[in-house]
Amino acid sequence: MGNATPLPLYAIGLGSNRRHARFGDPRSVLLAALAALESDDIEPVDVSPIITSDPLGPSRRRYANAVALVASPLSPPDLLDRMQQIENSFGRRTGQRWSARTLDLDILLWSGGVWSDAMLTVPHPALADRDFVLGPLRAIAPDWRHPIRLRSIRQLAARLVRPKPVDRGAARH
Ligand code: A4P
Ligand code: MG
Repeated sequence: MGNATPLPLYAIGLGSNRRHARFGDPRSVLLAALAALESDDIEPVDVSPIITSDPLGPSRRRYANAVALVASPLSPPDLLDRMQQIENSFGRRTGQRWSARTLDLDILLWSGGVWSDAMLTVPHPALADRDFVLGPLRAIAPDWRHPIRLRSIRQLAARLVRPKPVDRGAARH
């Protein structure tokens, strides 16, 4: 039977910069995480290539990053809850912010637009500043329009690689 109302769509960012005892290197961790996400109410739609990226922040280990598109009837907080269960099952150590982690899952975008409460902000606030997010996201959802920036992912990604006017100004001094 056809369902007239399409399910909400989410873009989920995946990152890892530690080996997992069973799954192996960060790239294999992401593949295992994608398999763990798939469930009765989380349907994979597309997945980007897995890239390797230099760490942003204090950790010195390189990251594997990817973005998955999933369709799910879950609300953003319920999806976050499920993602955190998966992170925990991968042995995520919480505590130090931006410390090396086996698995980090972020909600990047939601077809419902904007969500903001004490636990969750969607779109992810740093999305538009991170090439390790925009690159994989552009590969699978170039036309998705950021509901606050009012620009497509393609436009945001192009903006990031172009030097900003303020950089050129600063270089003259
Ligand atoms: N939270 C709020 N909004 C969201 C959202 N949209 N998605 C809250 C997921 N979580 C969200 O996150 C802390 C809290 O953020 C969560 O409990 C949730 O309620 P966390 O994952 O426990 O902490 P964190 O990841 O250490 O901090 P943060 O600020 O989320 O870091 P990011 O932004 O996740 O960045 N460099 C490279 N190359 N690649 C990376 O993937 N990742 C990070 C972590 C740093 N450097 C990196 C990478
Ligand atoms: Mg996070």
